[in-house]
Amino acid sequence: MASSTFGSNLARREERARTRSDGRTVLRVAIVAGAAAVAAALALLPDPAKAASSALVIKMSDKEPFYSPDKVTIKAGETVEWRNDGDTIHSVSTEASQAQNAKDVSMPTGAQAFDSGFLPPGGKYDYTFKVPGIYRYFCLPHEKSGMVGTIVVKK
Ligand SMILES: [Cu+2]
Repeated sequence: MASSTFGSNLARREERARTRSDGRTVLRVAIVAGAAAVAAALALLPDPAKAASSALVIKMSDKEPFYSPDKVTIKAGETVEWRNDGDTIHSVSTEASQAQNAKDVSMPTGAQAFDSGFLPPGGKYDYTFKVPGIYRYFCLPHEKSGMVGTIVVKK
């Protein structure tokens, strides 16, 4: 008696599980179809992420102006992308310990130093500025030649 009750309970549970997993499969198919439709729709539109980053690109080159533009004003939370358009290595750094001239570096209180490392030709580096204030940064190999830039971050 007890075992047959157990058996039928188990059968019911299995049936429920099967129904549920079938339901999930249908739902999953619907999500995949929906995602494909969204992807197809997005392919027709300009990529908003690309549009946003292209407005804040700083190009790096082997001769002046090294950083172009070398002074940019943005809002807190915005991202700047540096692109190495030159034929040699460049970098972006606010690491005071790496600078030859202390005047080439500044950051607002509370901001953390950042450093792209060496970027080869075609290389890119992104940084999102969260703390408002004035940032002065430099290129490690070319600081002495005047490869320095400024980012003003407003609230
Ligand atoms: Cu450089």
